[in-house]
Amino acid sequence: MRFHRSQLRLYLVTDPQLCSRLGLVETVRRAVAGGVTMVQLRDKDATTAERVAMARALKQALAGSAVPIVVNDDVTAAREADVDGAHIGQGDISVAEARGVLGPDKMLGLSCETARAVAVADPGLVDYLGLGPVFATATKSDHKTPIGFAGLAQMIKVSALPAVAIGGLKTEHAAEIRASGADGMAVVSAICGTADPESAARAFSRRNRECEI
Ligand code: TZP
Ligand code: MG
Repeated sequence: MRFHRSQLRLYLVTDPQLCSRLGLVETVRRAVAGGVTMVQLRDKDATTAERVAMARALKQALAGSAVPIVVNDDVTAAREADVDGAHIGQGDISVAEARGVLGPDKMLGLSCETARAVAVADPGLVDYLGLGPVFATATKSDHKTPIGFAGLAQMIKVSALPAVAIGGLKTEHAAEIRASGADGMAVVSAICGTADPESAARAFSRRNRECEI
């Protein structure tokens, strides 16, 4: 699948606890029905084999949709499940190694918490950046210092790579996120942690549309 920055508009990151009410596949299916444009499978405690099984289940559930699936932290699982790509952080394997495992055609996302990390992200190897946390969040216990909207806007200026913002994001932040120059919002709890992920996603997509310039 060819990657386009518009796919970052409403980027769902899954969480095993927050998705447990409806289950991973059903949560994602409903969120996509509500307008999610990309999905990251994120399960810090799973094995590669478990991630492969979950990624395959998501791929099957989203077959026929244009919504890409990437696997957090695990390029091997992404390749094995033959989903659209992987997302790594600064503490994971290098982007060169990740690209080597994924091959040239899969998507590779990279989390950056500082402008310095953005500056050294190689556009020849990386397809998009995840920037944050914008706000403090209970979803990621070990997150770095929040960057705020001003920090986000500064980081976006450093690179021409597509960028998605993450961390404590709610529908009411859509306008500032667009104004910062980000291509989209990445959300965990405000969609996965609700009883109705479809309506939650629909509220984000509506706000995103209203904020288009
Ligand atoms: N990376 C930076 S913040 C975060 C991740 C995975 C979690 C964001 O979760 P939430 O619930 O949308 O604040
Ligand atoms: Mg990681």
